[in-house]
Amino acid sequence: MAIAELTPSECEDLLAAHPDWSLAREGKAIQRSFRFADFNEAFGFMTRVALLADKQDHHPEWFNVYNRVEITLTTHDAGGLSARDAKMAAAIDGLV
Ligand code: HBI
Repeated sequence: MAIAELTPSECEDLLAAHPDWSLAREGKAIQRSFRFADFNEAFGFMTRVALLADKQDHHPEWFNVYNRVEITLTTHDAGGLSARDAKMAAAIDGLV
């Protein structure tokens, strides 16, 4: 299903509201890096994100090695950033 891509000014609002996230992929995505005490903590966090993602039907692209997790959010159905990414970034921020 097609969904509206954020305008440049809405992207600015998103970054202002979520300062730990930065633009990636020429403005088509946002990303944030996390570092935890160990793999157990990192994977526990990923499990919580996975449950949120499934509930919101909005899934992260991510990379994990040991205690590091890198999350990229974009909306494939929009071909870039959408309100779904803002909502997911807020939910993820709420977990840490
Ligand atoms: N996750 N990040 C992301 N972007 C999407 O467009 C998306 C998704 N999860 C499920 C989903 N879209 C569904 O609407 C279907 O396209 C499978």
